[in-house]
Amino acid sequence: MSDAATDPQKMGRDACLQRVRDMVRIRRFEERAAQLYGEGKIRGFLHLYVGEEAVAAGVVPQLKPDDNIVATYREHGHALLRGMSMNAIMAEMFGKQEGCSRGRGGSMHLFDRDRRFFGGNAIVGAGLPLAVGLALADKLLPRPGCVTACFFGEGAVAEGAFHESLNLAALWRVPVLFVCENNLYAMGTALSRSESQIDLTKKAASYGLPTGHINGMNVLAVQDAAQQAVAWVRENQAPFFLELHTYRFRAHSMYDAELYRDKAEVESWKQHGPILGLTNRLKAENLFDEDDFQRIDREAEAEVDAAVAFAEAGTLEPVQDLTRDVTTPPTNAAAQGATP
Ligand SMILES: Cc1ncc(C[n+]2csc(CCOP(=O)(O)OP(=O)(O)O)c2C)c(N)n1
Ligand SMILES: [Mg+2]
Repeated sequence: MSDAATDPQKMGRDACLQRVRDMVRIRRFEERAAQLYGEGKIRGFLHLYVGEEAVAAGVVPQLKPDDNIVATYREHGHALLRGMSMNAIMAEMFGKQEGCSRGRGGSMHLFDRDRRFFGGNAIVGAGLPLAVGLALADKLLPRPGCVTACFFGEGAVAEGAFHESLNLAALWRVPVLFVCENNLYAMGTALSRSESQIDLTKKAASYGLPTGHINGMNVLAVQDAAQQAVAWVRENQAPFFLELHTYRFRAHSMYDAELYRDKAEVESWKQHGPILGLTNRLKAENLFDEDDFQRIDREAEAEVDAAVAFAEAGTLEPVQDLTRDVTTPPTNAAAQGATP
C-alpha cells in the first residue's frame, strides 16, 4: 500500500471528506428506500448495501468515464457514485417512467448507457460473462485503455459462469477488474458451508489472474488497492481479481428472518462499520468534527428528499404501452419460411 493513499493527512481533508460524503449518500438513500418499501411505495425486490459502502466508495471513483461497470442486484451505491442521478434511481424504484430504466427494471435493474453502467442484474453470477464480453468488445473495436469493473458477491463462485468468465478473461487477456464483495453469506448460506476453499483469491489464481485481498470495511485501504488494480488492468490490458471482505448489516433482502447468524455477530461488525471507521479516524487526526458530519448528513437527506418528491411526481406507464418492447414469437408458418 502507498502511504499517500491511506494516510488521511497526505490525502488531504477534501479528499477524505469526499469519501465520507459518498458513503453517507448511499446510506441515507437506502435507509429511506427501506422506509418507503414499508409504506408500499417501493415494491418488488430490494437488496440493501448498508455496511458495504466502502467497497463502492473505494472502487467506483477510481474509474474513468469511458470505463464500464457491471454490478449485481445490490447496486444502488455503485449507480449513485457512478454519477447516475438520485432522482432517476428513486423514480425507477417507484416504477415510474422517469426512472433510469423507464420504471421497468426496479431496484435490481438500474442501468445507464451514457455512464456505461451496465446493470444491475437479478441473476447471481450473470454479470461476469457480460463484463468479459464488454472488455472483449473494447479490445476488438478497439477502445484502447478502457477497463471494465465487475462487482459480484462471493455466492457467484458457486456458478459455472464465474469459472468460465475468469478462464476466458485470462485466456483472451481482456481488461476486467473482478471485484468480489465477500460479505460472508449468500442469502442464508455461509461461504464455509458451501465451499471447500474459502480463500477466493486462490480460485482466481488457478486461472492465472493476479489477485489482491483487502479489508473491505476500510475505505482508504479499498481506495488504494483499487487505484493500483485499475492502473494495472489499464496498463496491462489483462484481468485482475480483488477480494474485499465486507459485511451486510441488514437482511439479505426485505424478508429474511436472519436465523443463520447471531445478533452479536452483526453488532460486532457494526462497531467496525465503514462510515464510523473513517469518521473516527479523521476525528483522531483532527481533520473532521461533528459539525462536518452534520453538514454532510443534512446535504444527503436533502438530496434524498428531493429524489422522493421527484419520484412521487413521476408518471406510471399507461397500460396500453405495457407490451411495447415485447417481442412476439413468429407464427409456425413464418418460422418455417413457408409460402402459401
Ligand atoms: C442463478 C441464481 N441462483 C439463485 C438465485 C437466488 N439468489 C438470489 S441472491 C442469492 C445469494 C447470492 O449471494 P452473493 O453472491 O454472496 O451476494 P450477496 O447477496 O451476498 O450480495 C441467491 C442464491 C439467483 N438470483 N440466481
Ligand atoms: Mg454474499
